[in-house]
Amino acid sequence: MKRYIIAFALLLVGTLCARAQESSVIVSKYGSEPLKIGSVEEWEQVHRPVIMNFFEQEVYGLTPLRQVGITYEVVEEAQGALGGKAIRRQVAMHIDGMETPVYILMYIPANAKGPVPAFLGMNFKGNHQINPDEAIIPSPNAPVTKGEPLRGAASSRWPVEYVVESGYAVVTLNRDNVDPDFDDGFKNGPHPLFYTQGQTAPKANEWGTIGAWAWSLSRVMDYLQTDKDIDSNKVAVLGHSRLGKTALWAGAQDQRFAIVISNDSGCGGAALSNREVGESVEVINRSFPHWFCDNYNKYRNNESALFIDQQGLIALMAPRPVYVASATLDQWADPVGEYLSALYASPVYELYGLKGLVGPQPAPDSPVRSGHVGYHLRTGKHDINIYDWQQYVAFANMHFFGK
Ligand code: GTR
Repeated sequence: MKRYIIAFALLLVGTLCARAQESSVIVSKYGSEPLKIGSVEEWEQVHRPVIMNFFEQEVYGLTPLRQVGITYEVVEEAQGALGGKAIRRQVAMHIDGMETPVYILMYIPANAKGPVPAFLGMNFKGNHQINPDEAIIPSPNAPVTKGEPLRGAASSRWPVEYVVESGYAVVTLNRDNVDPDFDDGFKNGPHPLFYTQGQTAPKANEWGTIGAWAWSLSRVMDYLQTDKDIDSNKVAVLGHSRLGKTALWAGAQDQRFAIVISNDSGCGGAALSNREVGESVEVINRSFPHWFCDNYNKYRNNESALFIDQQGLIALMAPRPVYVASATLDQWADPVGEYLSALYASPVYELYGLKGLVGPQPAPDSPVRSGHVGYHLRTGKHDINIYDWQQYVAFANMHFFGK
């Protein structure tokens, strides 16, 4: 077995320090450059753990290792949903210590011959907004207008019929049902469940709200592994914007997600930060102080100090297929920076003999999805719509079924 010597600028813990004493691999600041790594072994033994540690300590914060008790209860189920196209299943996730259950909504293709692959993603405004289906249990904490839940208001973002007809289950849960999306000093959501005695807020290197959301996606995966209708080896995790950041962080931490998809995730997601185009680390931390860990504030107006930029996050998916999508009018998310991250992560895929991205950013509406790193630039605004989903279904069809 090869021995490694690591020399690097970052604080590292435990086993990494042990390896550091006996190494031949030099790890120094990666910055915002393409990831040129010597071998799969070096990637897996040295670079990946170092990069993971950076994102845990400095960007999203550590997810608690300790488990809390969770039970899953199927609270509603119907054949013949969506005009006969789907089975609808709603599962209450009861998390010990949280007053309100988290509701998981599933649409599973009807008449499937066996377990089906799935797309799992969080929604912004409630499960009941993804489709007009009256039977959807309104997500607790989701916004209410004039006393009525906005049923189906986000259906253009969730083309459920199309996805189900394509042979995939749709699985979703609401972000505010897990951890409300505002800064309340981490009193609500799952954070307090993990505080040590006397602790009242996460430490500087502990998780924020994106971390909590990502954790909940893994807890849904725990359930999917027990659902006989789902092929849990074929679950693609996806998300739009802040929930795209979340999908990436979930995919980085939890290798059970077979494909990871970022739709317009921008700053703190797919986009390189050190380009300082669109949203900056300064602005995102000022506007959303609860999303990341406190240590991330070190990089406000100081992006060049980042030990590694967001290309490192994309590379953490390797060798699993990853897809990054941008939109032409979404300059706030820096489409070029999103593309470059995926491009700069591609050499890690090439170590595995897999095809990454090459060359300049593709023209609008010219998806590149023949390899393990997919990308498209959709014409239009910051959004997720049927065009984006069509690319994701095609990408998943190729990787899951070779078609
Ligand atoms: C914006 C934020 C972005 C992005 C977006 C969204 O306000 O600046 O980072 O996450 O929200 O989630 O739609």
